[in-house]
Amino acid sequence: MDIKQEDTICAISTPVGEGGIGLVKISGSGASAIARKLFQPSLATFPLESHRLHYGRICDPASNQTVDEVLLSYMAAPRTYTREDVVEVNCHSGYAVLNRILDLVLQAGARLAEPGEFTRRAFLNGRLDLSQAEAVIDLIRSQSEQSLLHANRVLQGGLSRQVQAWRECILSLQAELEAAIDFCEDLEDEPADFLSMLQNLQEDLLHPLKEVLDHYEDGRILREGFTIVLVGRPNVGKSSLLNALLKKNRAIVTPFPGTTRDVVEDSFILSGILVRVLDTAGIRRRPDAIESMGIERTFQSMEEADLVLWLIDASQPLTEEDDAVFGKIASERCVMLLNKVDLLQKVLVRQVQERFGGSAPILSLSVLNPHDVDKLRDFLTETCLRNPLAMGHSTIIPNLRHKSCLEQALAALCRTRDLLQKGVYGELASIELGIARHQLESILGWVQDDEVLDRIFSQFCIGK
Ligand SMILES: Nc1nc2c(ncn2[C@@H]2O[C@H](COP(=O)(O)OP(=O)(O)O)[C@@H](O)[C@H]2O)c(=O)[nH]1
Ligand SMILES: [Mg+2]
Repeated sequence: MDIKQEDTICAISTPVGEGGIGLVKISGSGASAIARKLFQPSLATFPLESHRLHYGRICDPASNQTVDEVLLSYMAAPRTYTREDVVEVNCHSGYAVLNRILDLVLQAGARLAEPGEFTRRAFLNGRLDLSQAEAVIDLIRSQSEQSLLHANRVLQGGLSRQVQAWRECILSLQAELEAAIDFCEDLEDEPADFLSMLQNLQEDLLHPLKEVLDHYEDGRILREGFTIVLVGRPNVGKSSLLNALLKKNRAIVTPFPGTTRDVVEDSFILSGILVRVLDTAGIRRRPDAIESMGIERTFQSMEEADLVLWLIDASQPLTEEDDAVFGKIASERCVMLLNKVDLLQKVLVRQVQERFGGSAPILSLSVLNPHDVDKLRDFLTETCLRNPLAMGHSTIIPNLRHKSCLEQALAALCRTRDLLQKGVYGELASIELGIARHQLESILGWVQDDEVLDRIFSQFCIGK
């Protein structure tokens, strides 16, 4: 993207729609001159005092007509979000008001900000590093307490400090290695002893990086939530379970098989983590045309899910339809629920085990019994929602970009280890260390790549 850093930019920073307060934000060297053209303070005088709210009116300079009564703040660089001069107009949030003010600001010399351009400037002007800038998006998108907590940790520099510490380790290894190489040249033909370096490499870099990468999946769940899909033959109680988990009547429940034909989706919060639940059409042998489309969707949902909850009706003998469900299940992500145990049982856990075997856990319950549903919730919390924050993993990888940089750094460090173990390839090992360091620097945005920046900031909304 070809965007000029020296332009003064503006945008409506609040969501469109009617509301109490709307915000028009202006950043750049022209901000205070624009305020002077449009703002008539009631008490303050120009130049406006910095980092204060000033009460007054925004007027059209051409007609001197009042557009809105506002609170305007002027914040002089560098103590601002973008590290540039910033003016914020707090006006009423109405479509016409906000657009009229934005229009006047544009006429007064600003241009419309690109998505994420305010944060991009904060990054380019050194207020945030790249992982912190990305955490701003994560913070805005957070839907659960735990994802918010995680985004805030990254925003406050938790991850950056860790990455910088790893980088420091690499730097000191590089220095040690250079010294060792010089020393070896003096000794000639003597293989170098890289033992202590190898030990540091293992303890300070290889081990912690591997561990953090191993927990990537937990971090994804923390941010994006955990997806559960409910499957089973018709009438086993899937929709009843959806309603019980959500504690509301979301899906229609009837005693007639084939009631749910489409995927019904909703979410709830479990131990601070967002859980999406998909209730699906029952899998059966001779579905009508609409049902078979529904069943096709059931199969698709099973592929997306983090966990499949497979319901079996304990009050009815097992059927070929249960076999059909079994045929579609990848057992490592499945928990079997033997439902309706409040009725006379025709199927026992042992029989389910004999017929379907495998390693999937089997729980007996009645989804109509709130106590049983609570037990299921506890089970899910303990076994599936391994909350990495609660487990004390302080470094969680925020996104795929970080993950791929860390993987490449780790690969280069593994090659370094192999070279050092051979004892004769000091120079090559030093190059590999350089590659690893470069990857860590990319995480922080020290290596500037416009394409990467465009990709990151295009995910933002305009006005942030
Ligand atoms: N007795 C009893 N009935 C249940 C239980 N779970 C569901 N049902 C009933 O089974 C029927 C089918 O339930 P539903 O949730 O629509 O099943 P689905 O087709 O799998 O979505 C309804 O009449 C429910 O009230 C249970 O644990 N015990
Ligand atoms: Mg249903």
